[in-house]
Amino acid sequence: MELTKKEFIAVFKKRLNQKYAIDVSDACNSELYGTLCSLVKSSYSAVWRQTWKDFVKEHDKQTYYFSIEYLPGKLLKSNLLNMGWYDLVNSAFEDLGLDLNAIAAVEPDMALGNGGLGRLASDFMDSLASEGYPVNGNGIRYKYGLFKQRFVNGYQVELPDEWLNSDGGNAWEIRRASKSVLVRIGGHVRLVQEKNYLKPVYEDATLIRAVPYDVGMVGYHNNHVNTLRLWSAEIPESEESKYPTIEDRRQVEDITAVLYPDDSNESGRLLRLKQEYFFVSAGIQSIIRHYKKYGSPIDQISQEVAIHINDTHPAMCVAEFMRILLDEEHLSWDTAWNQTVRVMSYTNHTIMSEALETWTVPMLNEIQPRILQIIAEIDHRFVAALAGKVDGGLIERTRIISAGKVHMAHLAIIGSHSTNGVAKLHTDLLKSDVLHDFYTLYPDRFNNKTNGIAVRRWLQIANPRLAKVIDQSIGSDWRQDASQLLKLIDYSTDNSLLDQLGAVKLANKRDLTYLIKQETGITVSPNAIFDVQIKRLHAYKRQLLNLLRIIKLYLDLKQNPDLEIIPRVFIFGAKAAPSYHYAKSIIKCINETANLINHDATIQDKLKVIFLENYGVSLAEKIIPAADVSEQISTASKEASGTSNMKLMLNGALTVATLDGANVEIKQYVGDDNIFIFGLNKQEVYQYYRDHNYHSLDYYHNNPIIHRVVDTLVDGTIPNISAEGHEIYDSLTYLNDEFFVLRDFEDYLRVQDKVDETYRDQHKWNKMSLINIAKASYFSADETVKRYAETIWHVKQLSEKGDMNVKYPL
Ligand code: GPQ
Repeated sequence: MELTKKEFIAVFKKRLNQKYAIDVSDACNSELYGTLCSLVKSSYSAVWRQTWKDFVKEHDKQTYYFSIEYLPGKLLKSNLLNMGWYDLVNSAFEDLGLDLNAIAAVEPDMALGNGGLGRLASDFMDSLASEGYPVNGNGIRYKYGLFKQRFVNGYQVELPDEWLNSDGGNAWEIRRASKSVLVRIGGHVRLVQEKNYLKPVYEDATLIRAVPYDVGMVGYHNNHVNTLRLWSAEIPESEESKYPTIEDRRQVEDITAVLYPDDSNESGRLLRLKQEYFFVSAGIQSIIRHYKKYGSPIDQISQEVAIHINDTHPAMCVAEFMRILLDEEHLSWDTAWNQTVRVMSYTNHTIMSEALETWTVPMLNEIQPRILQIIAEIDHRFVAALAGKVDGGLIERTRIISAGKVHMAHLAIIGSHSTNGVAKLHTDLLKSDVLHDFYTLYPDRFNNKTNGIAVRRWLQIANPRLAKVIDQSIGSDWRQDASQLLKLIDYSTDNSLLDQLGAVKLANKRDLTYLIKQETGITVSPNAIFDVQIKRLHAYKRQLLNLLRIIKLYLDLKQNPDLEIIPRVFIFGAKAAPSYHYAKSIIKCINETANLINHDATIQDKLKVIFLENYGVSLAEKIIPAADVSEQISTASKEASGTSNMKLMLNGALTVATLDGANVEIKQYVGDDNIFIFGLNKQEVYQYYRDHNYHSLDYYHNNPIIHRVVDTLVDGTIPNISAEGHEIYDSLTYLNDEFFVLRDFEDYLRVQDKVDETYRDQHKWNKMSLINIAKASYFSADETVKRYAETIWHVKQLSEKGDMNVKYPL
């Protein structure tokens, strides 16, 4: 039975009454939000239960995706869309005089991640459910998500993100106390010989209660709901007396209190290691408990269970899985190891050496001595198996424990059957360079899975205007199957469609100008080029290159106020890790430059610089549909993939890019004429490394433009940056410009001139934009997860996409 609008309104009013004892006319947005969520949740819960029962009944193989970060953002609209309720509710609310957008805004962003890695995990969760794959997420329910960013005098200030205490709370989670498990941390262990196994005897260990909170991951129009299970640390009832003071209790609760705000950086703290072991152990215990209840014999577990290690943070999965198979199931080492390697797979997300996690032996011993023993044994056997067969240097470089350090990536690779990179270039680099030694040992384990994005969220939800125009030309099949967007190519000479694309962009830019005005007080013109760089603040991502070009434009305009340029609004969104001093200095310099330019009357509307505070998923949904230009300007080889590049092209922005990460594949799909490529390529960067012949000072001294622009960092042109300006000046000059900013500067100017020239021809621009939208479909996460499911996990699709519309009981 399809739900009618009238029925929905009746049920909604009734639920509002039951829940809050109030009528629509008196209810506030958070009451309306709470009511709608409660309806949505209770309506998919029967499907959720059924999905779970089907898994069990069929003995279907399931995958558990372990990630220390998830970044879902808001879920209300996405759930409405996937259930097929979106239009109905929107129109019902209009009838009631309510604004769905305002009500949806009550929901706090679920920001349990830092950036690309966490957002990828959430896009995957959406796609996996939508493709009907039995894949569940496993992570941490941080009490405080990623910090809220404020700017005070241009400096980044971090405030705690108390998302659970907000008006919206977490409407989606279900606490499942009955599914709690105990995680053992610290203490000592000795092994006692029993008849057929070695029994570990623990002393002085701390027992922590891991309580799961489950969030439904609703599939798109397919009656399939997966689970995202997030663990929270509590004191077990039996241990209450050991924690008499609030201070004592906090030690336990702190384990899941905060998300480490580092992105692509090893944090190196004991608490982080505890978090890692906590969610790994809780997850693995609950998987094995479930398997034993419903599955086949334990020594065949790899036929029904796959576990994915998202970056190295959950690499202890290998050792924890071994621990249970050995210590609790009493399997032999060889049988246990064989199963473990078949179950595990691993994704690497970076080549930056500072992000490759290592822990010292004493640290691991302090967190979990039995896990250290098992890792040491894996290491020992790895070395023994290779001794005499391969070069000793190779063994030393690839073993897990060396020089007192435990290399988590080595554990993940040795303990799994698959290691993948996240874009072609990245995987090639892993094979040829970063993980080359492992590639020689295990060539068959390496494979590429280029990242993808959820087209539902990033187009259907974020950009309804564009979605509608697409529907009107090629029909709406693309909403089920993103590859249908390729049909747009047939319309590349359809002037009316191209004009409509232009009109949609303008309307979206207008919306963003309101937001900018509201947030910053600054008026920008929607007729300017909206030039967007949104991503974490990192030296290798080179927001600095963008800034130097802005300064160059400013100087040009000061020198020649009548200079004809196409007005541009530069839009930044970026958080810096609180401990990343250099990144914070760049934020300060961008903010001060913005202040200078935005308030200089002689510049008028030709140039505006907007740094929006607190970049996150919800803000991205507002910026991306309004972008004309997408800045993807990392030093070649450093950005593993990037995903904002994909989201921006899907929304019709044209890309200015280096040949880095997935930009290389974007260029292949759209063709050289539909992207603006500049700068060093990977080979050239590596050539400089080999020959040690990059001298940034030469560029500074020999190029007067560079000289003039770089000097503004220290000569007072930009006010209030004396410390930060010097820091950045030094990094570019005496410290030899690690990321080749000066080397790429001229070429960046050249390609940006080409952008201006192209923009003058709106017809041509819109045509390029159309091609980018169409080709972005190659990056649909629906396709990416299919490749993971088919070639790494070997799990079956349980329900076909689009086979039926949901008939949710209310
Ligand atoms: N990435 Cl190692 C993160 O967001 N955080 C991390 O800790 C690491 C990687 C990113 C990476 O920088 C991007 O290039 C990728 O597109 C993204 O992961 C998803 O793979």
